[in-house]
Amino acid sequence: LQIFEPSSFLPIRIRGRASQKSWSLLVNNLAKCHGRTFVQQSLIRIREKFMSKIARNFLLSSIVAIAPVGVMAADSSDPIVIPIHNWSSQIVMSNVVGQMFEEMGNNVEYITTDSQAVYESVRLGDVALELEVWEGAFGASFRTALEKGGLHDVGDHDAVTREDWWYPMWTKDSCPGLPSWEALNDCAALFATPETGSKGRYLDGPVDWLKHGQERVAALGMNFQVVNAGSAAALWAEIGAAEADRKPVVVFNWTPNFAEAVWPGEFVEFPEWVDGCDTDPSVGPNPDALFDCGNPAKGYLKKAAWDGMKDKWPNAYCALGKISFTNPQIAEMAKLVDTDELEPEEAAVEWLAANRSTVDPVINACKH
Ligand code: TMO
Repeated sequence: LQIFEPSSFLPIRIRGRASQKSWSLLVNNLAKCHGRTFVQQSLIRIREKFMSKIARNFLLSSIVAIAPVGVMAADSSDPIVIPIHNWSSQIVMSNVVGQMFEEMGNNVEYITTDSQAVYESVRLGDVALELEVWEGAFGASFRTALEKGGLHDVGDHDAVTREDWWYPMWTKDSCPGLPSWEALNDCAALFATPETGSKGRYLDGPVDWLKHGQERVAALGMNFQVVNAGSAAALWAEIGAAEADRKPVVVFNWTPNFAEAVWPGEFVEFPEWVDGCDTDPSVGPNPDALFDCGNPAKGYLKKAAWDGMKDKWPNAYCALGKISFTNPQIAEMAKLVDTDELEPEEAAVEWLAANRSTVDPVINACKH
């Protein structure tokens, strides 16, 4: 009976102690009742039937197993539309990821959009994704779109972010109580300009970043006037112009950014961010006002995707899920444009060349 030892023909999948045990029980019982020759002949028949069944099942199961892989392997040849905004790291990162998608065989298109309205565009599938969801600037728009449905959170970058009122370090020489917001407010006259009269001038970001500077000034009773910069470049020009005379200035800034490597500085410390500070007046030190807190000091940087991306471009979606950039990597993306003055597309080529060990594992894990 040795030749019918089941382990000699059973496929690996159904080998094992249990099947061997029941097989020898069967063989012993048959041999007891019918004698060896009969048992041998029966076993040969059983084996033949069994084998053809296994063969059939194996064929069927491999067809079933292969089919979905074949379907999943191909991304649509439609372009993956990536939205571009008005600060450098986001533009370069969009090009970096777009070039990664192209390396994976995809078509990519870039479109310049408003950085708040983009969440509605992602939700509706007009654009496929958003690579930089900053908690401070876009948390509220992102949450609103999430509640409506159609887009989802694809995870956080490694980076920890902060966006808030900021000053170059020389400002502290004339206002030593900094970084406290109350000390800043006591020094308001230092920041006065002909344009702002007796009030201090605070240069906020472009309006679409919705920093609510004016609301914060009102909620905390500050002696400042908020002016919106027309572009990120206007913020850097303000700091640059103040540098020669070490003139005190306070402007909107963020991290990660190229600026931290160029101008040492600090964020103003406002009342600490509490969830709901932007939606519930009772949250924060002023019980009657929204926006009476600073932005989150350890904010997230998320990726978001249109719900349909997963099925339309499964490989690109896989890569999007795995992408996670660090503070230095993102600061470098901005620097290549803002300091080195490369075009965003060129900056992305350079960045990718210097960061293959970060991107290759993502591409290799997701490319089929
Ligand atoms: C949205 N931003 C990073 C410019 O603060």
